[in-house]
Amino acid sequence: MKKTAFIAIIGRPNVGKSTLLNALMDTKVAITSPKPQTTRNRITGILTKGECQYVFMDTPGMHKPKTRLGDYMMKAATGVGVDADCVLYVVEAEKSQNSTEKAELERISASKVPTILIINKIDTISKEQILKCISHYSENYDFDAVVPISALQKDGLSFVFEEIDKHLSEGEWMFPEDMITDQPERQMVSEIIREKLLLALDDEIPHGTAVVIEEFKETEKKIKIRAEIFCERDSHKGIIIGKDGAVLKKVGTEARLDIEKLLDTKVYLDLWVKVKKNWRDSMGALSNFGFDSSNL
Ligand SMILES: Nc1nc2c(ncn2[C@@H]2O[C@H](COP(=O)(O)OP(=O)(O)OP(=O)(O)O)[C@@H](O)[C@H]2O)c(=O)[nH]1
Ligand SMILES: [Mg+2]
Repeated sequence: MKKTAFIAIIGRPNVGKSTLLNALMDTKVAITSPKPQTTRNRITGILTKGECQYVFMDTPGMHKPKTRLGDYMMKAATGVGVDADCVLYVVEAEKSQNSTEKAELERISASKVPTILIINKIDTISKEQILKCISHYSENYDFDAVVPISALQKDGLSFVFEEIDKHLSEGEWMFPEDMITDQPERQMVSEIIREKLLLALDDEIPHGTAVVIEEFKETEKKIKIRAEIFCERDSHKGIIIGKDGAVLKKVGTEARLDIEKLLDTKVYLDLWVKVKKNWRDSMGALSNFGFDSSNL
């Protein structure tokens, strides 16, 4: 008998939602970075194990938007939970609650969707801190379960599955057995490049970058990919390129290696940096850069 569940992963920026998705999937479908607001779109991860198909939905972190891109990200994040069979609400014990999180938890509580509180990054905190965090959240909200984990160290994941399994229901699978994500290859490639930019650059600069795949040409021996990196200022362009092109070269090499693994073939990656002032507040640019029009 086939079973399935649709599981939304929700929480504030940087708490480890995408790391958790990758850990549950045991393969990388979403990029991660130490910088908040890494995920910009909903990302589906599909895991078919035996008779069960789990459909995970990773979302952008809940925050107060300051740009149109931020509005878009919040639209992509909210509303996912209410359609789900269960919600994994991810928190970091060390972070205190803010008004955005309170509002989100109220919304989830009102929706009556079964919610599992995931306390992540327990590799960085003491047992006392974990207990304090559990009692703080449980006092204020009615969770179906609380599971402390380390997504990075893949610790506690079997307990997460145990809880999710309570919400599986009999029914046809929504996706083919061998499908792991709904993201097109081009999108995964542009995300890998953005991840390397997030890792290579400091502060605000990578938040103002968008990566657009201009060419994706398959030949017998390799795939040629030309990607354009858009940033918001001329000065940022110089920093992204780096002295003698060093930063762009590093980003390109790291991205190419990951893309070759993803596509399982040799890749020629050609990166160009362009300036598009204030693109994060331009509807036209967001649309041209491939952001889903239904959330704009
Ligand atoms: N020590 C530790 N670090 C973790 C753990 N899980 C995630 N991280 C780190 O936390 C940072 C943020 O992880 P992400 O998975 O990108 O966080 P996110 O919640 O998806 O962030 P947004 O997409 O920005 O909302 C990364 O540097 C991860 O390596 C964990 O269990 N322990
Ligand atoms: Mg993320």
